[in-house]
Amino acid sequence: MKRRKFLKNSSTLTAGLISAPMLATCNENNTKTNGPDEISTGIKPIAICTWNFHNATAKAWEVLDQGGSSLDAVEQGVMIEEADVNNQTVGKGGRPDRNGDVTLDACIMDKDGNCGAVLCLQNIAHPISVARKVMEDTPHVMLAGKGAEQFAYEKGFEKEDLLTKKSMQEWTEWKKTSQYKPIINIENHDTIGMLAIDKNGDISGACTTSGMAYKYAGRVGDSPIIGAGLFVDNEIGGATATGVGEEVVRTVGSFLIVELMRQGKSPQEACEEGVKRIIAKNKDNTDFQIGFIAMNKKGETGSYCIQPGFTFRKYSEAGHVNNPSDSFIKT
Ligand code: SD4
Repeated sequence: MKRRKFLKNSSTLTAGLISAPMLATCNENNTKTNGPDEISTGIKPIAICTWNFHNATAKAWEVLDQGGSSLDAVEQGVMIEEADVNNQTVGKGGRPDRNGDVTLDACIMDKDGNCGAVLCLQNIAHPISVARKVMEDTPHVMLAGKGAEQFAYEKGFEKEDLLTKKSMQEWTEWKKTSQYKPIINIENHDTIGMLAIDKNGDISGACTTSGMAYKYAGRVGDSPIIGAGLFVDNEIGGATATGVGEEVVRTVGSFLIVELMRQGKSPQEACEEGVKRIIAKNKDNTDFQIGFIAMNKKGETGSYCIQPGFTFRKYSEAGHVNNPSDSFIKT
């Protein structure tokens, strides 16, 4: 990071927190160092994610603990799930669309409001990293389909077959009875959305998924849509979603939750209100699942979900949020 940029970013912190050691830790090559002289913001770094992806938050925590940025933490954290072929809803091994093609959606957002996304990306195992490249190396926010894939190759990503034998066999079975109709929220869950705050108090977020299983070809859910599946405003906090993307898009769910926090709600209250807004639009349909997690600038977190039949629970109680408060918060 250029020194000027570092100083500019520092100015967003409370004045009293910009200490001499903070600047001293940035040497001429702008390499940050760890150690007791490091910046003291009073912020405890933390990473949280949807569902029970402990390996993902463990990885994110490793990055944060070494003094890394929240952006690196969320990218590297969700990559763990993208690489896990046993997770059939994210990355390689994800369930295909109804034509048998694995198409991936992902987005990422940093502390400065920069963001990048890929939609319906095929043959690339780490869509989150392509999304980051879109954010950092292009003037655009979203790249879709063939264009996104071409961009990924230009950036050095390898072509990979993402359809595993297991996912192919299941899809073949599904085709026998499905009449090619995707069934919302039955085959699919476990998108990973992750939020992290680093030692500088900066928040970033990432969200990545193979989307709804056996979806119509070309279908895109909320996960790569900034404001729907993920939103971060580093002045306030961040939120991310999992569940039936169509419902989250309709209410611009993650943006809504951040705005509710801006109005003074805690992350927990904001998540609950976000879920209630969706319910209010679904008087006759209770057969789906939606969950939000959120984090504010103090590092406070919240989570809430509805299950089919509209049973409500704090998301973490449902086992659907990996808030590693015991093992991964720096004390
Ligand atoms: C989507 N929101 O594509 C994703 C799916 C998901 O848990 O989150 N499943 O709609």
